[in-house]
Amino acid sequence: RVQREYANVLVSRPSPGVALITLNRPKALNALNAAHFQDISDAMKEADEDASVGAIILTGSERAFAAGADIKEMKDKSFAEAYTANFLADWEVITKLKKPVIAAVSGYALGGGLELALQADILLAAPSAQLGQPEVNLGVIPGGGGTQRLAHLIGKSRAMELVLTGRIIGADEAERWGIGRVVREGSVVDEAVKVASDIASKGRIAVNAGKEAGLRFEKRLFHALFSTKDQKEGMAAFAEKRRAEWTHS
Ligand code: CO8
Repeated sequence: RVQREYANVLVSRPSPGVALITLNRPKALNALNAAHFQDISDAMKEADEDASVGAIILTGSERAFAAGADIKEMKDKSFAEAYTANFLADWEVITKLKKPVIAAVSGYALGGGLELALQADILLAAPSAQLGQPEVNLGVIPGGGGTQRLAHLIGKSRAMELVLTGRIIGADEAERWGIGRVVREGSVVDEAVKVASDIASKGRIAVNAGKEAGLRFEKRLFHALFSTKDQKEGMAAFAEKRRAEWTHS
């Protein structure tokens, strides 16, 4: 399989079953302009469709995961242009993927950058991480799901504090509030590769179902998994004290 090349992201396979997508627009602190976002979206979909991939990592640079949507690109848009073209309508790309996504965040994750990270299933942060929704300082509000996802994760009061003041919080405060886990020893990307490898070693059907389960469907999906060979193998292996041989069927 030939790996596509992208102008604004780097794609690699640091470990079997793991796709690593690195945002690579360093001069703009990985600000998300249309071309950058298209590359992220295409690279994520490519990894999602690749049968050899079991988990996807999204990361940025040491200095910035992503400093938000590209302010210079959008500053002159009119309401009519934004509304008619449905600006940011493709934004929820990660939430439509089947494979689990881990965001490995170092440095700034601001505005749309934080919203991108919040769409991941698992968020790991380096101690250098700086998270916030500073849109209010630009005369706008979060547009990529930030108000809702933050409220869900950390509660309404803390979410409103971030959204209404634009205050940027550090990794420790973010962890205390329930936004992911801080990786204090070693590199956050190395830790993400370990977690992703672990996930990639499991039966894919159960991993996908675990990711998809909203509470409403959880029990029914649980029941449905009893029709898979992986369930029979996984439970038999436990009873026989051996490692499961997943066939992903
Ligand atoms: N857009 C465009 N360019 C940016 C952005 C950005 N969001 N952030 C940084 N840059 C550029 C700077 O303009 C600068 O470029 P240049 O060298 O050409 O002047 C370069 O990156 C380096 O940045 P700084 O010199 O400012 O670096 P500092 O270390 O002094 O400051 C900060 C770093 C604090 C991160 C600062 O750059 C900053 O405040 N950036 C803007 C943060 C922000 O407001 N983000 C929210 C944007 S709005 C948004 O995300 C709406 C989301 C909508 C939904 C999601 C859609 C994708």
